[in-house]
Amino acid sequence: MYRSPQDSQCLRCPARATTNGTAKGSLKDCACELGYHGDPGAGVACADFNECSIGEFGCTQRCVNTVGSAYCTCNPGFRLSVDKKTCEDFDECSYTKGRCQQLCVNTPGSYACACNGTGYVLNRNGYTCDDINECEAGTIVCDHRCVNTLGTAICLCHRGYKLLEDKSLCEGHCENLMGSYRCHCSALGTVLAPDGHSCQDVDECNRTHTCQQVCINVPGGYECACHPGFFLQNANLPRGHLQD
Ligand SMILES: [Ca+2]
Ligand SMILES: [Ca+2]
Ligand SMILES: [Ca+2]
Repeated sequence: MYRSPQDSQCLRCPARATTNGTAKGSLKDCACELGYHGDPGAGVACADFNECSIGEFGCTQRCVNTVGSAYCTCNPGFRLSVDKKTCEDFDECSYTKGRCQQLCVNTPGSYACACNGTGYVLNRNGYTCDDINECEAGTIVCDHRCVNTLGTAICLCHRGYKLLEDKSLCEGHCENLMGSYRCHCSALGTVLAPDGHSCQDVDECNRTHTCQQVCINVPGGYECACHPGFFLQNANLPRGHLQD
């Protein structure tokens, strides 16, 4: 309110204007309220001030003007900090893994799903993981049979064949030739059996061996031993002496 110049009557300031304190004397003492600008004393009405137009509101991302004020908002993937001005990344992964089926990787303003290991590929939907068929892709090559499993694939051998330590070759490993095939025995001390595709132990004692006295055939090799009254000095060169 302000006092009329002609008398002691109090008059109301124009819309969105007010006086600072009491006992003021003229219309010039009416100033615009916070959030409005104008000059009531010069006949310019108080109108909304667009705080966003000069960046006065201090928003780091988005500013929304309102009548009498303004407020800050954030881009998708961010949320307003407690200071109501700055925006901080929203960690989608901390909330139900961002709907990712396997792995969730938080990024500024967004997030991405990923898959475990090398046995899965991210589906086009961006959320779920599809198993890779390594048998069809040829990333796992098996001697006999390849069986796809979730996250990987395994090799199996035909009946009677044994999977070797490399998890892909089968003992009795065979290769295709023009109109025929040839088999190999990969394990040390084994040799192709007369059937042409299975492997059998080599009896070194019936062939070449370096034992001086007694040769004992074992799977994959042989061992030397001595006649009674002798002891073994060296595995490859047994030498003994007669006991008294
Ligand atoms: Ca405003
Ligand atoms: Ca994020
Ligand atoms: Ca697989």
